[in-house]
Amino acid sequence: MGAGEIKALISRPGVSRAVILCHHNADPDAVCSAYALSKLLEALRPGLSLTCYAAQGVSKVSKRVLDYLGFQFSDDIDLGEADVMFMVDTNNVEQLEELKEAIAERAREVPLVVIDHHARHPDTERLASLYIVNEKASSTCEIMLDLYEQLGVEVDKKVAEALFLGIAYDTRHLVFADADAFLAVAKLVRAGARPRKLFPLLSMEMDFSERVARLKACTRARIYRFGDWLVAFSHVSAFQASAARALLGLGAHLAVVAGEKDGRLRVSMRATEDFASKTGIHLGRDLARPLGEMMKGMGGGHALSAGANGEGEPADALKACLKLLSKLLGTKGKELK
Ligand SMILES: [Mn+2]
Repeated sequence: MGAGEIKALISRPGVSRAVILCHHNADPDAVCSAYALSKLLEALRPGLSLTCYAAQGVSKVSKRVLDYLGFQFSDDIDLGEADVMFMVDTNNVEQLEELKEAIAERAREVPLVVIDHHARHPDTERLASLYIVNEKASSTCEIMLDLYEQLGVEVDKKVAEALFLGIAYDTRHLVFADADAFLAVAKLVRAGARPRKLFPLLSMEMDFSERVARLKACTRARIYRFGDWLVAFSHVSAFQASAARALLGLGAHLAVVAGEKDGRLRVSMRATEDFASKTGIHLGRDLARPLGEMMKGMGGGHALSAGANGEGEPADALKACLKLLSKLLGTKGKELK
């Protein structure tokens, strides 16, 4: 599944600089995939110069993980210098924010390799010379482990720890891990990853501003009933994803939270397992993607967790989402007041 092609790509004469890019506010799966990939590339092509970069920096918990690994992401990047580009755990270039135009342009000159576990995105497919996607994988880190195995590169303790952290994070401490994820975790533990030491790195106290955003989103929520489903819509200018999770915690089956900051409109959505399995609605495919198009941006994600970025007013995005949802559920939602 592409491992040989990666090796061939970086072994070409004249290839001396590679960049590894992660989505904005990169989470531990993204940064740990980038870390493991950089070690893999180093093993395959010693002397290759490598730069890891996350659009608008990495998340707070990722910072702690990187400190633990003793690994640094770069503060700036020049794609013009890259001979080959990698994009990990990132569904589409819109998630690369400030780099989205530069990468589309550079991808015409040099190969772009995308390694991801989100739903396939047609625009990304067009741009990538190599598109390694496994939508069934728990995390991009699980795919990384596969690549190590296919290429016969040894997973050292540090890499095992990184991959463990990525899988643990994306499966919410293994609660959502399937058999493949547990098999991967077993191998990583055998390679030296110690769960007792690693799990605490992923639990973080909430920021004051995140608490405020969640509470505000709750007071502003408008609740709709679609038959037996309760859907909460809200808006807040930061921490939309966290706010959507908070609304699920309060009892919503689906939560959609929009927010605008510096001219960028963001929508995050979360659903319960029950909602997804009984309605058959896949948030990334059925809601976030069409919504992203309406917002003149992009959207995508998983069945239970998705997001869209673009332009416009939060209220309009929520209205559009309500309309899409009514269509998908075949019934008009009734607002509860
Ligand atoms: Mn991920």
